[in-house]
Parts: sequence; C-alpha cells; structure tokens
Amino acid sequence: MALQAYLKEKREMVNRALDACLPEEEGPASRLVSAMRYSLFAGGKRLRPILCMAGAEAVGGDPALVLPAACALEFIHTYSLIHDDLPVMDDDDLRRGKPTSHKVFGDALALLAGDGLLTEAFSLLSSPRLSERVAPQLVLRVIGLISGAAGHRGMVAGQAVDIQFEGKPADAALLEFLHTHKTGALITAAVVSGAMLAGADAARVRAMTEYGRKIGLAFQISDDILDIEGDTATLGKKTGADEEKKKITYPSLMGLDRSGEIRSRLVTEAVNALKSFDHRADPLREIARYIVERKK
Ligand code: GRG
Repeated sequence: MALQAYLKEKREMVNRALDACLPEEEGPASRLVSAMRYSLFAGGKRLRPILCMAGAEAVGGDPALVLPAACALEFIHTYSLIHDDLPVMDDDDLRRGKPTSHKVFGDALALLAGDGLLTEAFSLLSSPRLSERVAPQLVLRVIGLISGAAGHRGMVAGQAVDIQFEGKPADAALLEFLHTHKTGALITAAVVSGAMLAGADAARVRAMTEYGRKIGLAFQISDDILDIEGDTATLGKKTGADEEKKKITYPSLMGLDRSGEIRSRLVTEAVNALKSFDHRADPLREIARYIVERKK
C-alpha cells in the first residue's frame, strides 16, 4: 500500500510537469501538438519518470530537481510506443486503453507526433531549468546517457532486432540482446540519470546501473508473461500479439515457469544491488518487487 501511495504522488507530480512542458497550442501546428498530447496523456504508468525521481531520492537528492529529465524520459518512451504501433511496425489498434495515435490522427501525423516528442525530450534536457540547478557537465553526461539508451546502441537497436527476427529462430543470447536493448536500456537510463543528477558518486552510479539492468529485463519478462496471462481490458492493449506475430519472447523460448523463475531471480539481484543504500532507496526496492506483481 505504501508503494501505491508513493507511485500516485509521483505520478501526479509527473503529470503536472508534463502538462506544463507541452501545453495545447493555437495556430497551424495545433493538431500536431494535440497528437503529441493525446498519447502523452493516454494513461501511462509513468514508470520511467518515477524511476528517475526515485533514483535521485535514493542518493539523498530532491525529486523535483530532476523533473525535466523525468519528463524527457516519458517523452522518449511515448514516442517509442507511437512508432511501435504504426502499421509499418507492429500495427496495433489499442494502446493505453485507447485507439492508437495513427488510428486517430493518421499515419503521417502519428509519425510526426513521435518525432516531435523525441526531439522535444532533448530540448527539455538542455533547458536552463536543469542546467541552472545542476552542474552543466553533469547535465551533458546525462544527455549522453539518455541519447545512448534511446538510440541505435539502445532501444532503437532492440526494436530493429525485434522486427528483423519476427518468426525466425532465436537463441537465449539474441533474446537477452533484444530485451536489454528494447526495454532495459531506457529503464536503466531512467534510474541512473536521476541518481547522477542528484550527485551520485561512481560506486553508486554502478550500483544503480546494475539495479536498472536487472529490473529492465524483469519488466520485459513480465510484459511477455502478461501478453499470455493478462487481459486486454486491464493492460489497455491487445494480448496474444506476441504469439500471433511470432515474436521472440522469454515464454516462447524458455516456457512460462522458467521465465517466472528468471524474473524472480532478477528482482532479488536488483534488490541486492542496492544493499549499500539506506531507507531512501526503499521505493526502488518496492518497485523491483512490484514488477513481478504488476497486472498492467
Ligand atoms: C519505435 C524505436 C522504437 C522503439 C519501440 C517501447 C518499444 C520500443 C516498443 C513497445 C512494445 C513493447 C511491448 C515494448 C516493451 C517495452 C514496454 C513493456 C513498453 C510498455 O511500457 P509500459 O508498460 O507502458 O511502461 P505505459 O503505457 O504504462 O507507459
């Protein structure tokens, strides 16, 4: 219950900040901005921004200080969902319980809404709101970290492999590459960027990186399991899609039971990675456990 209250409080902080970052606009670009806001406010869990703030808190920082980075992470995540749903990628009709962006705004505007969100993320990261309160060298390192995690060495590489290997034989190494890149990279960058902006030393950054990698992989295994065991109404997206599209997933390669065991082991390892942290890292410990229990 304590975790639920924590998540709610942080989600509300993020939602207010996102609204301020991207207000509705009048004029010729108003429909583009509406498309960006449509997906941004379609009801996401805000996991990545919350991890960023929890990462800052765990090292004694102020979560409000890292809000521009937290919002940037949600912009990048939302762009990736819009593009992933496009007919040229996974061609999905439902996301976050609502019709996908291209179903409402058409393919071209959905593509551009994603482009707009991705680009604006870096505008947020480089804004004075961050660099006036955090050493600019730290901000630059965080921009490097997040762009690396989002781009062709991170999430984009994972997405490329996901699409390229649909229906093809895969082994455990490819599966791990796919999941650590497509999902794990941005989740790791979220928690590490929060800690870095709050002044974490090298040892703490290493511990956070370890924690992020473990929960990122566990989170994607949960996603794979929910695609089989979850329901569309709760998840807000179609289930059974992985099997239909012959995606490479943990259950398809290892079976459901083994996938659950691997996920539990990863969560234990994630919590162990934080053993040198005090009670301020409790939300991160709880979030790791929540990954196993989540239903959406
Ligand atoms: C298009 C470059 C590009 C990348 C797309 C995120 C992604 C990569 C694809 C979405 C499909 C998918 C199942 C990805 C795995 C990551 C994942 C579980 C995304 C959903 O994240 P949640 O559950 O979503 O945090 P909400 O809606 O709560 O924010």
